[in-house]
Amino acid sequence: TTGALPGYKANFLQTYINGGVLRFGTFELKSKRVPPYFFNVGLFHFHVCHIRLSSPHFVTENPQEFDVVFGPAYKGVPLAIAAAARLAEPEPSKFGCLSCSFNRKEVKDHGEGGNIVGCSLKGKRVVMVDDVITTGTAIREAINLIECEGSKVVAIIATMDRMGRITLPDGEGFTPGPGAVGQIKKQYGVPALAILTLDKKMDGVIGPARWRIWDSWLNIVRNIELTI
Ligand code: OMP
Repeated sequence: TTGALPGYKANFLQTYINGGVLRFGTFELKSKRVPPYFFNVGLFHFHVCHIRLSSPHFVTENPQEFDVVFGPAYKGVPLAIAAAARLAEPEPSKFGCLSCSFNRKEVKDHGEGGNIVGCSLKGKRVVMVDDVITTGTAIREAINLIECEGSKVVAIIATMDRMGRITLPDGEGFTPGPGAVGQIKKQYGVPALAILTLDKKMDGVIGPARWRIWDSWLNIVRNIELTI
């Protein structure tokens, strides 16, 4: 069963599970947190996964005028390309001229040079697609990068919102601050959305027993994060 999730999100989550994208164990995150699970979207290497991942529902349900789909290196790259292709195919009149682009992590010092591959971003309205948002650092870096190219981010879409909380000093210690995705929305004034959100709705797919273990781990890890 896929619980109360709408159809395409349930399919998407099933793809996550079938692809072995969700792993339990010990993993160090970009933010140095060490939670007991990790989503490796790089494991979506089958064509069928990209087709599901790039489900156009999400974009068309959240309409924005945009020119380019941008995927930050590395895991956003196949997502951006697949999303642009999936949008253009059924609706060539609307999305046929949609471009995509991505960045290199290291600037190329020969040939065309620079660190943007694909459509030039100058003056473009950009939808950013990425794999996972935890604290929002990676997505902020990508937004800064494309803003420096002279483009405007009009929406941010991640496959998974890990619901990472920003911890704030409160004089005596730390208290949980707002969620990263909410902060990003506020900071940039654009919709920031995730196809899947790490909350109870995933119960029923993951299984109540495993979910309980996971949920209690999450609480422990969040408490530890607040005390370091
Ligand atoms: P933040 O910069 O903290 O939002 O972390 C997001 C980045 O961490 C993503 O772009 C991923 O590359 C990576 N990540 C995962 O891929 N899967 C996870 O489950 C968690 C992370 C992470 O490091 O937080």
